[in-house]
Amino acid sequence: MPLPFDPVDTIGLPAEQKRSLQGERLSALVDRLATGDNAFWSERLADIAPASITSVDDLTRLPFTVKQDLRDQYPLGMVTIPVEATTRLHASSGTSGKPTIVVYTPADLAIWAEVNARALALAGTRSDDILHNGYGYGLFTGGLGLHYGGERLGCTVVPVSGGNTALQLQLLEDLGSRVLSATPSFCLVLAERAHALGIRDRLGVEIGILGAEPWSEGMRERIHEAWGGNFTALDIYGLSEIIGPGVAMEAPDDLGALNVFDDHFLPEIVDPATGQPLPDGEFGELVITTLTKEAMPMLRYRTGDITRILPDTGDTAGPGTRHWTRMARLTGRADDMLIIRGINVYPREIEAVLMDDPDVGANYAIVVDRRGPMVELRVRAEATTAASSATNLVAGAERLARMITERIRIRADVEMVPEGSMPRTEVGKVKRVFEQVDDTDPLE
Ligand code: DLL
Repeated sequence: MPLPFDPVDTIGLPAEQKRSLQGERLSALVDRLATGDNAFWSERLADIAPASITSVDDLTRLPFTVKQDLRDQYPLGMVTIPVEATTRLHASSGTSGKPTIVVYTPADLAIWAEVNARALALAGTRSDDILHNGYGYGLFTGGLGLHYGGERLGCTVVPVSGGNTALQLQLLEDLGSRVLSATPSFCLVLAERAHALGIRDRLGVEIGILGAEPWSEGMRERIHEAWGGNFTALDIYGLSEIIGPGVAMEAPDDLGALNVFDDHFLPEIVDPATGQPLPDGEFGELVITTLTKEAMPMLRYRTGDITRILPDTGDTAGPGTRHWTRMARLTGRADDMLIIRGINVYPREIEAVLMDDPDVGANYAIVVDRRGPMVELRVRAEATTAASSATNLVAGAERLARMITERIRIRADVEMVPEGSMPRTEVGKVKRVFEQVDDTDPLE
């Protein structure tokens, strides 16, 4: 049977063609923003002659946009077309204060569906698949982003959202869904519960489209072990300010690289402290310019996410080879960095030490204890079932504390707890780092 839709382009354009398309799109966007009637953009671009922006080489002459701009322009100050012409609104709840609001036109929604269809297709999803979509529906972009992507590809989308694990497992079993989209933490919860109920081997899930939270290679191994057999866990990246999920996607034949859909989202890496552009290969803050968004485009948006551009980006080879800019999976956010007695530590470095230990399961929490004059670090890690005996827990905690000191050069109070004793996150993003400022223990 023919595909119900045009096949989705998972390959992209060769470098030269892509560059000229990006240049045209950038120049048209800057012209529209500089000469339009949106007060924020008129002011921000007051010193830029739109005609002087003709190619991607001119990008670095443009000003950055930051999260604070969205807060200052709350709720709709950054919408560049009449609000009557928009058809959707999403919001992400920040750590403090008001949510960040993003708005879409029908054309924006079509692009969003397209990039998510691409992401799904890159992962190996086919039009005859049933897509079990366990991302939250609502203001969060995860649910509806993957939903429309799945429909665009021709899948049968199950809009199950987060939570209600028992129902989710029943649907997975009865429908035989091959593709599951969810946060990595919820994907693990589903596998764990399926295992406990003795039905894991009756589930046919083979592909996980996992994102919205940072997750390490060690976590990938835990997810593969938890699902067993044929399961491949793949990383999807995105953020509301740019569009939602579907900014970049990992492919099963190139694990570790996120393919950035750079005909729509132009990536750069800058030094997080100075904002200076960094050469390909160096770690820094990811900055994205939306090339095609209508309602709420972003010029050089500082994502706060840390990554680097990988080599072999562009067209190194012949037909069938993908041309997307490749970037490393995210190592954390610039603002996630903890400073423990003068040493800079990313939570993911601690996760990497924990995941290298075969006795540790997939659950852990980090407490930054700010009660005393010196900041102290506490780590609680859940053991695997096999390693949950009392003696193992004591020995494991000592071993992990030693490994953290050796590899990250910080001292941490480590506690290892039996399998099943830490809470699971079934809805929304998992929280692993907690602050302690008074005698209320954030883990109790
Ligand atoms: O989390 C969009 C999304 C939904 C992406 C579903 C993938 C799947 P926000 O709620 O605005 O949007 O949060 C965006 O989450 O800046 C990163 O810090 C983090 N993030 C998203 N995907 C990944 C990932 C959605 N694959 C923020 N790896 C981003 C690491 C991720 N961090």
